[in-house]
Amino acid sequence: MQTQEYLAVDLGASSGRGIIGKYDGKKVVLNEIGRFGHDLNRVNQVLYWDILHIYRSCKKMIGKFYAEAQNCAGIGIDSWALDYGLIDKDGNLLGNIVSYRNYTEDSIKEITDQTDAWRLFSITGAGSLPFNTVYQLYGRVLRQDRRIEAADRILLLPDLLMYFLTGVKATEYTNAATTMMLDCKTRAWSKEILNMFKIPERLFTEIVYPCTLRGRLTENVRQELGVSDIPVYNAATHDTASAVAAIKSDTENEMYISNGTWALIGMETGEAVLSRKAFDMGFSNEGTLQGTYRLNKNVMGLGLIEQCKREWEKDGRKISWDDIVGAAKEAAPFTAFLDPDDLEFFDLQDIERKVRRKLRKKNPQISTRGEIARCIYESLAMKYRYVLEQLELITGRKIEAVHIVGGGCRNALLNQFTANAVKVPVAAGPAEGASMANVLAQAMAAGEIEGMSQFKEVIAASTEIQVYMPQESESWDAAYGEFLETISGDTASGL
Ligand code: LFR
Repeated sequence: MQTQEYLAVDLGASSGRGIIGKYDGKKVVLNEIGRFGHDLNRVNQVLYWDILHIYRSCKKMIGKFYAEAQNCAGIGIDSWALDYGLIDKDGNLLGNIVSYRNYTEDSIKEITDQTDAWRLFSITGAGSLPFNTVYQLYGRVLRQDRRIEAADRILLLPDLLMYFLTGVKATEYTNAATTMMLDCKTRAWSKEILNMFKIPERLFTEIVYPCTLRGRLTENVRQELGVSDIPVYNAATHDTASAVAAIKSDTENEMYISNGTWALIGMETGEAVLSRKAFDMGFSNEGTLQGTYRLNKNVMGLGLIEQCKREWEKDGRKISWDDIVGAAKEAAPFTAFLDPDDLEFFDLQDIERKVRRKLRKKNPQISTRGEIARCIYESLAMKYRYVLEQLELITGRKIEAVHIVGGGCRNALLNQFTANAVKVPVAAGPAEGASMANVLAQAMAAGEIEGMSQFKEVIAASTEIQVYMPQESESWDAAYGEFLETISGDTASGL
């Protein structure tokens, strides 16, 4: 077949990337054509995403794609979940997009005190993350926010961007499943939940699935960018769903970790797991690219060290990841642990001070950046073990392997720590999992990939995997007890 080129736009919490995937029928080769930064903007205590800047940057990527590719076969977008824009009757955006990071303990308590989280879980399979879309919306209903009255439609972030590009209003399934408003049995918006929270039903659009056509660039967009009639496809628009789809799984007894600002940890289960155990342990059932479910837990991941790095660079001196990881390697092991999901860390502002304070409580000697980095990496690896044990309890399966995808899988030290902590082999790669699956979902929609087994064959042919075997199991086992003592019930991964 002729090589097809697809543009994956992958949006992360602090930057977005445009990646061209060249697919020749057997393999996909990724090439980053552009990257742009974006940042939260706090206005009167409300945190907003800069959606117009994000949209403009997406358009630039499309222009570049058109200029560089021989054969522009499609465009797909994936991003973080939960956040949304409201559209009025004339199709215009109503205000800026508020970030899920806006949540404060007080504001959410007011809402969750009034809700039956177990009932919500039983309907949607979604765990009660304090910043779920449903809680964000209910907060607005309670405040009698006029924008809810004025709104005609709600669109999740990638859906909103695709609407700007194509004029089509729809909601892609994997992101819809994170909102805590989608019935996990019928895959339709839950009327019971919308009534419960007085959220108007008219806001919700049709659910569409990954690997299908969304629409084509509008005449206006084409003219503005000087590009041709390129199709826009539905990738798994939730970045985590895309990242997990990029794992070539050999066994059903494998746990995944999508390692980035968050660590998203779980297993493919097919159907939603609606047990009391899964609920009590703070798990969520999230959507997969195939239209099924995976059992997932949010752990506050590398965001902690990423934010420390940002703060360390405030004086204008750049520090490389190699320096940070190198210093962590030199530091002594197991000097102190923290719970990565400590609620205090959810607002990433001033993180170094918060982390130091927690660590000093356990070990007043801690002083260097290398020690801090080591404590964070070791605590993350221990938390992964903790989640693994929870997954085994919930599913009754024995986990035989762990697979790490996402940018964080480039960190060999953390991969090794993870293998040591979980005591099973850890496979790492691809780092660009979300973009790879985004591209292949487009190829599938275009009829160039016939089904999931071919999809996984292409992933396998296109990915280099590094395997880490457990080491020093005894000392990690001994330290795990100490880590368990550090963990409190008060975590951000569940109320
Ligand atoms: C990761 C992610 C997580 C989601 C969090 C907030 O980028 O999409 O899966 O829980 O961001 O949307």
